[in-house]
Amino acid sequence: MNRKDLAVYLIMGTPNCVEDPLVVLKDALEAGVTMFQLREKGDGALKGDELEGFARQCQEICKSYKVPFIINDDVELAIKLHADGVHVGQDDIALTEIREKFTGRIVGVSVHTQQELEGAIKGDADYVGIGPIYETRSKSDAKAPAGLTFLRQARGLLPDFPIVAIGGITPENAHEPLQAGADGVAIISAICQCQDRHATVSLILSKDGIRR
Ligand code: 3NM
Repeated sequence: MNRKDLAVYLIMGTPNCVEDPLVVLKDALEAGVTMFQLREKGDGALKGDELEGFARQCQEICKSYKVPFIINDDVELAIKLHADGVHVGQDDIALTEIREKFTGRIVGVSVHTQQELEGAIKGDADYVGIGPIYETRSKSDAKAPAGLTFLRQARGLLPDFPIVAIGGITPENAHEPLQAGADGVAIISAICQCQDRHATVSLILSKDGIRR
């Protein structure tokens, strides 16, 4: 993968949207989102065939914008759909096992400590997500906001490794994780629930430090 793909990384599931999620996705891609992760979690989340059908629709849309389509946690679905990649947390199945199944495709891992970061590197992850930088309402089991300290530390240790910042990021604060060394920002609510997606995504893309 290219570090530039992480610039504005939209994460979305149907429970995150007040409008038609496929419209949200299309709008965001049209506005310049560089990577997409389907994260179907929370109240009313789709399951089984419905989830697969929705995932396929998202995948088609991402393909038409040549933007990587990543699936959160559901390794089997990602394999079935030949998704561009998978994103996993620390509780999901072993990274080495996933890596073997995703040869030549993207494997992203959420990390919160140096030990987890080292595990992700050893396990040959393609990028890491570091968060929550700020308070988030989009993840029920999110850890306490970590601020920028660990992100800075990770960038200091790994000058060239793809890192995306996550958690409570908005156009107003996106410059902070970018200055702290993130290649890009991963966002749910500030894109899914804003009034003007074009303005929101453009504003983030205009920040210093974003990878182009
Ligand atoms: N992972 P919003 S925070 C999916 O810290 C996710 O690993 C996090 O949503 C982590 O942009 C988070 O609405 C939610 O704050 C991000």
